[in-house]
Amino acid sequence: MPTPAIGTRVLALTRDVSPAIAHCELTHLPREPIDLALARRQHLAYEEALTTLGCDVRRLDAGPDMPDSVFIEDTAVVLGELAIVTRPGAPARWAELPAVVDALAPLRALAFIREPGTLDGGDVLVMGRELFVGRSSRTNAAGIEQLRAIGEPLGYRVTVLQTSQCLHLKSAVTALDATSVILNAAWVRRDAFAAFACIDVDSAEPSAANVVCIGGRLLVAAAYPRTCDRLAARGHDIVQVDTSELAKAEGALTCCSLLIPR
Ligand code: CIR
Repeated sequence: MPTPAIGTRVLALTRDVSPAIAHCELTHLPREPIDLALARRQHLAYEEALTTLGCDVRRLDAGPDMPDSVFIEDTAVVLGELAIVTRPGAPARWAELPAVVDALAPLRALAFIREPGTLDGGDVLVMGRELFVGRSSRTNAAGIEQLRAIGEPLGYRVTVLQTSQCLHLKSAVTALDATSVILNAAWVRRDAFAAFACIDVDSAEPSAANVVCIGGRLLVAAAYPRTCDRLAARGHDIVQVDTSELAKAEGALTCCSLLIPR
């Protein structure tokens, strides 16, 4: 989703942690017990942090038929002109879509990724008029071509990046502001971001490249203190959140909201 500018009012759509989160999809992580009550407290703290950053938070509910509901980012790509409802690469996540369609319909015109395309929102990084899209285990060539067919007529340029060592493109790179990114260069090609200032994650924290940027401030996972220090030393204003239980479900910070500038 776009990097909301300072002063823009942002609606953050979030979604309940499913009672079935223990049955979440996992790709790169071994399954570990997840403390549902703690996951819900951490999710609430995440929402409170979004409020601190100036968002209006609206939470959708979720049922036991959608273990990964909390990772609402994967269900849509929100642009200024429209929202693209995705077709997630894991079929177990398709039950998440109808309520997201209902929530987005009053806010944006809708476009849809259709069969045989698959695309996860976590694979799409929007930087101004640039759409960086990860070709991943979740996002296929047909999904990327459909994204291109929707985005290019609106003036977006689509750059495709192969990802293999992490779940989504945004596990490897996210925006710090309109002109800079944080990335793990072992997981994504740095040269694709030559037009942007790049800050590397600390090498001891490979998963630290997923941050949420809102109104000139950053939400950063408390699990990555070295990267937090590095960002603070560069003058970034940071709010830390502990999402350790959600991380066991292979979710990071951007995954837990759809940011909709109004
Ligand atoms: C999944 O594998 O689909 C979930 N367990 C995690 C999704 C995380 N979403 C994201 O990085 N955008």
